[in-house]
Amino acid sequence: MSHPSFVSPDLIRQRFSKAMSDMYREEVPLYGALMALVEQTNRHVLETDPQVASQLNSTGEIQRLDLERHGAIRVGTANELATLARLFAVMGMQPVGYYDLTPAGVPVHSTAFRAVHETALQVSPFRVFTSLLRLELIEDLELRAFAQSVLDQRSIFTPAALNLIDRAERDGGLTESDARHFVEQALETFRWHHSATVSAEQYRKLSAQHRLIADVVAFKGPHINHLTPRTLDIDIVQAQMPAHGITPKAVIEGPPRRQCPILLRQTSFKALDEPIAFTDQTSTHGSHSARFGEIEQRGAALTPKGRALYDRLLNAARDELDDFPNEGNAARYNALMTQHFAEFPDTLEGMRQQELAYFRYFVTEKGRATSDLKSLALDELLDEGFFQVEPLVYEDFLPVSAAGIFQSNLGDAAQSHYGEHSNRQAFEQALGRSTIDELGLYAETQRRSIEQCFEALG
Ligand code: OOG
Ligand code: NI
Repeated sequence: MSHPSFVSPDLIRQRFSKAMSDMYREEVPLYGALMALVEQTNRHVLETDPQVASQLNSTGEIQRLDLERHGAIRVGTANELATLARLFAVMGMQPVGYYDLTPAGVPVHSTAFRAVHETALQVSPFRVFTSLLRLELIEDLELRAFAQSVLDQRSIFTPAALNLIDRAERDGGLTESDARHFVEQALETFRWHHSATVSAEQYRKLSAQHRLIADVVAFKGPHINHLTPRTLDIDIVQAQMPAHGITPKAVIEGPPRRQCPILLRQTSFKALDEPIAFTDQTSTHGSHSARFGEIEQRGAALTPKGRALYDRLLNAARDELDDFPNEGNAARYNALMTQHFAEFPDTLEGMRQQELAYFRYFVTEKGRATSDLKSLALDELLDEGFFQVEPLVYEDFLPVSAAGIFQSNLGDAAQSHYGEHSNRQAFEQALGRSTIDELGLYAETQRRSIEQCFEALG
């Protein structure tokens, strides 16, 4: 039973997300510029598109819009991942989904830590895409052993953070002063370090194997590598980035532009080169690039049937392009995506009738004013305007998109091919628990909203 004087995990997460954003804005000025552009765009959309505004109002999302952001980190060992899971649990975040990035040549597998219940998401939808390096994919055995030994020597959590995690687990929560201390201490794990833990030559070797390996192994901790605000119109932001001194990647990842947005669309700008001191240097003579900027636009969560259709159309467009999307073929890629996705119904009613997306149900004014509705079926209640639906927001990530984001930052030199199979079991063993199936969460939220509507009818 949670103690009355404990701070709710949702509030701790909300505060942590704010603290992370403040730290990142201070460290990476371009993030501040991007935030300003996104705020301006969101305001413009809300003023000019009454339908979007009314949708966000009825779902309550309008209140979380400015709080909305996701970050990403990469860790090196099972122990680091398992402890992170415990740290995030203090903030009410659970590992949702399993993403294997190895088919795209990135030697990691990942999950997203986030809140799982709609009321908790409403307080703070903060998510962290968390990747575990797959050291077993380093072919050079000597280098692999070196990487392992460097990782084994570091501790990415402060002693105070570890104590507070223990305390939260033991007592079932944190008091106000402990919660404040926890946010401060947990933040340290995600901080950037200006000095590496390896020599310039060791860094070069790790980097030659894969730039991502150097990024994980050569530093004291898993610095947050981006923080992504949610925009209501990603095409506007993409088009305006150059005028604000930001160069976006060639194409927007995810589905094409639609009347009814689905899943997740993302774009990013390249990682910045930042000065670093290696262990054999007294000042910052080296450099490393890891931290970048990204924006996202979220749409409807899809059912398994909708997701299968999305995957089929995406693959068809990519197969026809026959190359990774890049500057040279971006226009053709966009045209192919639009062409293939014409097959995906683009009205809420179409998506609902074909069971392609998940929805939240509401009782309308008319429904509240009418008695004896209990005998009507769900479809009749909707058809007669007693109920109304809004799509559930997709709260997760997409593996093909994530690979595109990784790659645009690592540069083409980072393309590799790994024959290794996806290994969810090994990931969950490292994590110390299983990952949650995201589709089950959306189905539950939809079911609860229908139940609440029928309860409201009395
Ligand atoms: C994570 C890249 C994936 C997303 O939004 O899909 C990602 C990383 O670079 O560590 O952030
Ligand atoms: Ni991201």
